[in-house]
Amino acid sequence: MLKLFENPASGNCYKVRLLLHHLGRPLERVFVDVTPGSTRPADLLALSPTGRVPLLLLDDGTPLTESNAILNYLASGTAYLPDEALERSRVLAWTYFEQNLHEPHIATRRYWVSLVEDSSPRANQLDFWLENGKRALATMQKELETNAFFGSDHYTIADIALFAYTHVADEGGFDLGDYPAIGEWMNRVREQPGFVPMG
Ligand SMILES: N[C@@H](CCC(=O)N[C@@H](CS)C(=O)NCC(=O)O)C(=O)O
Repeated sequence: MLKLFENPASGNCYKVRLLLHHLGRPLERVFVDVTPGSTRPADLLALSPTGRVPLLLLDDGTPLTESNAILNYLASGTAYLPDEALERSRVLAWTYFEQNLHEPHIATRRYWVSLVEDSSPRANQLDFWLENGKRALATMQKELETNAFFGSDHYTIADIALFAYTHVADEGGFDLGDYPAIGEWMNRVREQPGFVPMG
């Protein structure tokens, strides 16, 4: 069985669980504490170059890291990743956007404000993450004003990657009410067969 080293509050880990749920594939979950000062399990450190989660072990024990690379692997040959090269490239572009311009600001601000609840030493960083996170949400809003999904005419791993931290952005101090097209898209994501909430 697939084995996922993960934390239930992590959007990066949720992406993998959500896709596996869509695909109807069972998995064993291994809890990893990611709060500052916590230690990582030895087997995680031995298998992952960064020691970060998610880490997915395939049935034969092969380790996979990086949430969006894991999505790419698991979705290959399914409706969640287009076969056609141009469409696939457009879908992957949004997953790169997520890791470059979205997650570093929206997820990081949520982590410090809501999960660690210790933002005092990072006041200037909080402003930086807020400004750049809003820019990422505005980019998504613009795209969704003319498209139902990201990079494709149907739901793919681009939507899974972007949903993970967007739907909890309010926990990082972002007002999702400012982005109505994102709200409608999040409803479409929640309506997908096999959808499972974070946690
Ligand atoms: N780019 C990586 C980011 C992974 C990541 O930041 N994981 C966090 C949890 S969301 C983590 O393991 N933090 C603990 C640490 O850095 O030691 C991915 O998408 O998988």
